[in-house]
Amino acid sequence: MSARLTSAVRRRTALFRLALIAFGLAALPVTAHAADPLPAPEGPVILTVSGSIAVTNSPEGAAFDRKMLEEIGLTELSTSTPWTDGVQVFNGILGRTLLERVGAEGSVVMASALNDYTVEVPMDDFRNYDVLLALDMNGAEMQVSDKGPVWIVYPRDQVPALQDRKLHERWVWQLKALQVQ
Ligand SMILES: Nc1nc2c(c(=O)[nH]1)N[C@H]1C(S)=C(S)[C@@H](COP(=O)(O)O)O[C@H]1N2
Ligand SMILES: [Mo]
Repeated sequence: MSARLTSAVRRRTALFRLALIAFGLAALPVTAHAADPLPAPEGPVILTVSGSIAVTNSPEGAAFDRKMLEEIGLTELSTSTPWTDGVQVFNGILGRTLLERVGAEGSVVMASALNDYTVEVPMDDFRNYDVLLALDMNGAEMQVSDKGPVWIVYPRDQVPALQDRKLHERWVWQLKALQVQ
């Protein structure tokens, strides 16, 4: 083999290796923490995630007490809602963050409430928008008598496309479970 040909082959091999590495990196999960084990809840379980998830801590799936949700990280969202007067200040966990924490893989999340209301929420809602699983409203824990313990709140004031009656059914209050499909 001529020297020129050999170096061309070497270059190609090097490129191929680089491509393999790049492919390998791209195949890694985006969520570095998804594999971290989840401790068992100590307080009352307020939210359970089940279905197509990688991380569980109970036979039912991933069960969270309030403290566990707080520790994953609270986010503030101020928005009006169709069910309240004026702008409310919500605090809670981003749906996206919770789903990443349990290694959720799917296209649909079935959201169920304490009153057994269930609705499909597209996974893309959580990917594309800062949809909050709200725990507090105006600095106070939401009670079951007032849309607690968890309310799915869309950033409606921030994103005009979300000011749509057709989305109202996804604003599940008294949320108790998310099932990833
Ligand atoms: N927990 C719970 N959340 C719910 C519902 C429900 O029955 N239970 N209904 C949904 C639907 S279908 C809509 S349209 C709105 C209902 O809002 P309304 O009570 O103002 O009609 O809330 C949504 N969130
Ligand atoms: Mo509805």
